Amino acid sequence: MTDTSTAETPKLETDPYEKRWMFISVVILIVFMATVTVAGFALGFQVPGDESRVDPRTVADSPPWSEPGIRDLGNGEYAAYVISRQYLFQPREITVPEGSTVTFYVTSVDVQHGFKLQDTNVNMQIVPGEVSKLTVEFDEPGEHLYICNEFCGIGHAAMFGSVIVEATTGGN
Ligand SMILES: [Cu+2]
Repeated sequence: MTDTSTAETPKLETDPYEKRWMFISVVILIVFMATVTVAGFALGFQVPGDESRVDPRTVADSPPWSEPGIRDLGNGEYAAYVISRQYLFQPREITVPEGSTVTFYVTSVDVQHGFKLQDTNVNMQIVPGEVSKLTVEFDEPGEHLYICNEFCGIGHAAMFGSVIVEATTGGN
């Protein structure tokens, strides 16, 4: 029989240097989790959702895409249906009053495009067959360009449009 009274239990030795790095790794994870939580809940960051599927061959002829543009949903809410194709956005211009909340539904009829709306957090990838959706509030009057930021061919640089936010007179 083994004499257990003198047998030494092996002790797990961790090098202090390694311990320090284990601690730092945990701190980094906590910082990342906090950043994502604050961005998502306090700063209103949204991930472009795969809203629905469409057939890129027929989407331009079927409602609501057959008439791309803005829809007034009442109470300052709007829906904007945008078609991306080589090399333009339809429509090229969208006008809303200040204080509007606009949900963009963007799809492509040919290749992959991008939809970046300046001075907002809207920046979506536009994939043929899918509808990308994001909502933005326009509190100040002004103009926001939307540009294709995904190289889509020779005319890529000409692919842009603008959202014009008009000042409201306040009923005077
Ligand atoms: Cu493009």
